[in-house]
Amino acid sequence: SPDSDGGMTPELEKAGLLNKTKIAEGGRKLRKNWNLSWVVLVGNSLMFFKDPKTQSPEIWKPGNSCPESSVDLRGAKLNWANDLSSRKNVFKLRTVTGNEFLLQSETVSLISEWYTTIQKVIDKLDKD
Ligand code: I3S
Repeated sequence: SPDSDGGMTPELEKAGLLNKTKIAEGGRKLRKNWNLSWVVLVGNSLMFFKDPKTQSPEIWKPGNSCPESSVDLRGAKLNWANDLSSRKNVFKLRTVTGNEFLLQSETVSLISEWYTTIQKVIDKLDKD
């Protein structure tokens, strides 16, 4: 739907802190390295930022921060993945380019909301 700048700004769907690790790059397996990440779902993209607590606040002014990485959700696959970690409440996001991420929260309701919201975006993109 059109917004104040004529519809060019993608909609902010969700933002919050999740534990994240990348487990594959272009189909090649990577060594896990779990980190707390500020995750932002905007339009077709899931963006990962450094945990705001580990960096200076001015970097966090809106429009003045660059994501560490960004994932295009078009064609992506989402699956619960408790078999891929000793952690609970884990899901795996796989991009069309073969990048794979695990996302996790100690709070089941929180991770479930993320799962549902991301899946909705993927489903919407499938219909385009
Ligand atoms: O699936 P894995 O390989 O058992 O994952 C664990 C390891 O990657 C471990 O790192 P090192 O093997 O470099 O020590 C991590 O510290 C763990 O967090 C990984 O397992 P979890 O179950 O936390 O995803």
